[in-house]
Parts: sequence; structure tokens; C-alpha cells
Amino acid sequence: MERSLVLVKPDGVQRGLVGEVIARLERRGLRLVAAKFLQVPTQLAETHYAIHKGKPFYDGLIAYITSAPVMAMVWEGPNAIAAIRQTMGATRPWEAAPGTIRHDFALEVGRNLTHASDSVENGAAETALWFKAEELVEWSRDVDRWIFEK
Ligand code: DAT
Ligand code: MG
Repeated sequence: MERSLVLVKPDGVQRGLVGEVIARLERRGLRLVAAKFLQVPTQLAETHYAIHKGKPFYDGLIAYITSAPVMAMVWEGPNAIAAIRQTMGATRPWEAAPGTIRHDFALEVGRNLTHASDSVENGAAETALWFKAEELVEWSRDVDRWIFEK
């Protein structure tokens, strides 16, 4: 079972798209593990986006993610990393496939609504960065056997 951090970024929160993002992930069959609504401290933003430090868009990215509250979540499921990134769509919204969140609701790379982890390793690392172990909920749904093959 893979886990991904999912953020509804400040633009998504401001535009009232938290429910839309959650609905699409629920409908896909993914299972919610943790959620919290927070204003992101600069230190957390810098650690989260450390890989992009030094890039031309880095300062704008930190300013954007810390500008207003975000909805931070962890979702899990088989193939969750690829499935969630597929549901989000390509980083650049104008390249995102029709039917994806970024296609359906966004136009600019710097206002692309969501974050999702890009590998199993980063899913685990980002989950640990954003959530304490006791904030992660281990649970099962009656419907799991109709969505998860094993
Ligand atoms: P993703 O969010 O799809 O994983 P990423 O990890 O490459 O994309 O970049 C993180 C965020 O940084 C991305 O969601 C938006 C911003 N970003 C990336 N490339 C950018 C660029 N060329 N100009 C402006 N912002 C950019
Ligand atoms: Mg990324």
C-alpha cells in the first residue's frame, strides 16, 4: 500500500476546491489517512521544497505556499503515487490531461492548486515531515475488498 502527501494549496483553499479535491480522491477509491488545515510555517515550506532551492521560481513558490492556509492530507492505496499524480494532472496546467484537477481548474504553473508526492520514498518522507505518527489513522472500510484486490 503506497502513501502520498496531498496538499490543497492556498489557491485551492481560497477558491473553495478542498471538497472537490477530496471528492475526486474518495471517488477514485483512495483511503484518507490524515488531514489538517494549517498556515504553513516558512521553515516547513523550505524543507518541503528543498529540492527546488536555487531555481528561479523557488522564492515565489515559498511565498505562494505560505501566503494563506492549506489543507494537508495523506491518502493511501495500491499504486497511490501514480494514481494521485494522474488525478492531479501535469505540473503545468496547460499540459494537464482533460479531466484532471489541474486541467479542469487551473491555468498557471504557479497556481496549480495541489501537491502530491512523486515517489513511494517521498510519500513516506513527506508524510513524516507534515504529520506526527499519532496523527496517522490506521483503519479499514467495508468497501475496501471491492476496491483493493488484496
Ligand atoms: P509537482 O507539483 O507537479 O510535483 P514540481 O515538484 O516539479 O511539480 O514543482 C513543484 C512546484 O513548483 C509546482 O507544483 C509549481 C512550481 N513550479 C515548478 N516548476 C515551475 C516553473 N517552471 N515556474 C514556476 N513554478 C514552478
Ligand atoms: Mg513535486
